[in-house]
Amino acid sequence: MVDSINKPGRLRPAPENFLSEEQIKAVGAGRRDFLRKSFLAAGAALAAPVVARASEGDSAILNLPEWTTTLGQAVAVRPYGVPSKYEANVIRRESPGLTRVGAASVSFCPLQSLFGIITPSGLHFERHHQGWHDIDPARHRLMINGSDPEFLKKPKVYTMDDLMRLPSVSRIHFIECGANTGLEWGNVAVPTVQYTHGMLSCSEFTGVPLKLLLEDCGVDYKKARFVLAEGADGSSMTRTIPMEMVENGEVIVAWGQNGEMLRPENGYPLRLVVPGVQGVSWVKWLRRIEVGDKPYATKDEAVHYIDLMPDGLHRQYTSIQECKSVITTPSGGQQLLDKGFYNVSGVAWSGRGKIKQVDVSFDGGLNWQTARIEGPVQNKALTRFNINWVWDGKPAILQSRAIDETGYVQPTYGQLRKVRGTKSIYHNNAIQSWKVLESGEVSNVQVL
Ligand SMILES: Nc1nc2c(c(=O)[nH]1)N[C@H]1C(S)=C(S)[C@@H](COP(=O)(O)O)O[C@H]1N2
Ligand SMILES: [Mo]
Repeated sequence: MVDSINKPGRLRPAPENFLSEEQIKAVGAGRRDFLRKSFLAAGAALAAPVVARASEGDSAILNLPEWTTTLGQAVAVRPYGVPSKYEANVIRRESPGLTRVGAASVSFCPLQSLFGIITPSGLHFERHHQGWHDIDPARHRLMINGSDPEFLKKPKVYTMDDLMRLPSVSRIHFIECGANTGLEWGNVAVPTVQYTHGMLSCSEFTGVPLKLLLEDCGVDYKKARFVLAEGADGSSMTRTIPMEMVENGEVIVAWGQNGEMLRPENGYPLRLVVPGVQGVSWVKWLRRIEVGDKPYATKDEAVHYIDLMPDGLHRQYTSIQECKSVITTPSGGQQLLDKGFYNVSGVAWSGRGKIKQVDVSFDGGLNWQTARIEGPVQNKALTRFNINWVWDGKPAILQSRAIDETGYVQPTYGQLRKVRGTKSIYHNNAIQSWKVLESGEVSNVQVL
């Protein structure tokens, strides 16, 4: 029997520990039965090896199912495709540890259920400071101006049609909220990788380099050294971006996400893509770019997204997401059904460039082995790693440690806290540990 809620036969999410009552209901009444059945199948698998089961006669192979004996659905019954009903458990979720303030909230990406490096657009995490809108592209404008006329000679207003005629690029990049893994600073163990690391997604973005637009408007790079990006929502969420990031061509004014227009939740029809930089700078519903000669020190730079250091001072403008990784399978809330072979899999990323190496430990960091990196490795994008593991049925602690092309090594909690103290909310890139019990249960633990 295939447990399609997660991975075939090997892992299943623990049934109730990360679903709210509401979500369980939404998944449908059949789900509990299904899980019960898969428990029975799991029990059978434990009692007898697979070969023995087959010789007893598996009805799933002996009898023709209805999908072989009846007519299928016609094309375009669903003009826009959606996942199988058996994948109804693979959804974005709001964390039980966070409260929603009006429309300002977060939904987390189900990393435990994803493969490869691309996040399906419908599962991309969401972070809104003031809710989202489905903006009419015909009425959307992008204005580019200078805080002083000398910084930019020809201020302009672009329509979406104007922008989409320009030479575009398509690039794969990760986006991570600066607050991702934030709860772990206080050693609050949220149960699953969805909640520890799920403010992370990776897409192919299409758009025009901001550099091209600024040059179209006659920017003076000698004078204009900073860019302020503003969204069209009511959050007055604005961020300063240093001009070097724009000049190297990496910052994109994007309309495309994974081959189609951006989703409304992710900034339709226009968002800024600032590779390697924390999510807050990726301004959604982008409507204005101003160039200036100094950082703007807006509320989201002076009050939020700053790090309280052990000496009592705040660290500001720590925008680049340092090298980090996490094992997504197996991870908290899942369960190993049997000892034996597992493909341990996860993702690594660095705001400073490409991932060079990922090491995995099965004994809480005493011994490390180098994982297989699934290439081609992209600049400032998620990178998938895999490693073979034969579980002997004894307790284990699984960790991954990424190294980027600058030679930076992802730190342990001990190393990170030595520099950063314990009062931070943002920018936690420490090594994540998953503990496996003899029962096969996997949970979130911290190892210093
Ligand atoms: N205009 C606008 N842009 C925004 C935000 C917002 O609330 N309004 N949230 C920011 C934050 S804090 C993050 S982490 C990312 C999240 O992008 P996503 O919702 O596409 O995942 O968008 C950023 N851009
Ligand atoms: Mo964020």
